[in-house]
Amino acid sequence: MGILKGKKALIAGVASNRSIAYGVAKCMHREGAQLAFTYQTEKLKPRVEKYAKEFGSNICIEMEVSSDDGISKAFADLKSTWSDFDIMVHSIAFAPTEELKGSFIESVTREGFKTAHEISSYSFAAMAREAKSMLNQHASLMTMTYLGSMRSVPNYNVMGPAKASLESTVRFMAADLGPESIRVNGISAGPIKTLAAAGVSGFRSMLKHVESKTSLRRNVTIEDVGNTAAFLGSDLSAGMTGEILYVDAGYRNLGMNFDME
Ligand code: 0WD
Repeated sequence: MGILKGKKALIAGVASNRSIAYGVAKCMHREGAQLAFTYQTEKLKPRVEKYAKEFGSNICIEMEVSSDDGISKAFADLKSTWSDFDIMVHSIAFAPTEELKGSFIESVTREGFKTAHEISSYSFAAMAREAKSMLNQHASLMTMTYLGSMRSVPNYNVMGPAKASLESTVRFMAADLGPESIRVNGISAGPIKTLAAAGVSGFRSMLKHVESKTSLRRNVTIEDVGNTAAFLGSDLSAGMTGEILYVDAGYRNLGMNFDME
């Protein structure tokens, strides 16, 4: 173990100890990375500081990604502690709850569509722009996505197009930053019970469905995702960029997931 020894990782999107970003932090810490965290609002600060301490870090920075100022201020703050770093984890998404149920065309609004794309997709590129001057050679950037980008999933609605945009953003960023030996990838995780997931109507049924049908017959955990994130952050994945890696217990590959008579 210790594939991230000597690397510094910035992790954005820890909201609770069920957050995917918390699982990422846990695995990256185990692998020897030094960590820094961002939190969305002052209200989350004490909680994120507590988690940071668990992982031997005292770097916690406020970052609200709905404005460019919020993002640039966060990186200016980070610069006062770290002059450089190696890994950036974007584990942030948002869409209005009212738009995560029922008919897509009936629930989607101009404002909700814009917000979902801004917070869940644009923010990754905006963060990378601010991070760029601080990134070491062979740095690795990553984000979290979901199958709803490729397939229509009940109630996922406006988050589907937002994740499709995010996955495309990964490919454009990878092409941009590749010549500087900076890699950009995404992890497409199966459903996991987190605060964000609770906003998707019928989420519990989704978990049950996946558990009974997917190849491995289980849901994935934040540690499953965290271990893949550690691999992506490490030099073990040095030849990979612009990819979306599925950590979904095999669900994406199923064509017929009903029981045959
Ligand atoms: O089933 C799931 N949980 C899956 C999640 C399956 C596949 C992918 N994902 C993705 C999500 O779409 C998201 O991109 O993983 C990422 C992390 O989501 P999570 O771990 O499921 O959710 P959560 O623990 O809620 O963390 C997401 C956090 C926010 O939490 P809340 O619940 O407070 O919205 O994203 C952050 C916030 O901390 N966030 C923001 N940070 C800065 N500025 C903003 C913002 N405007 N909005 C949300």
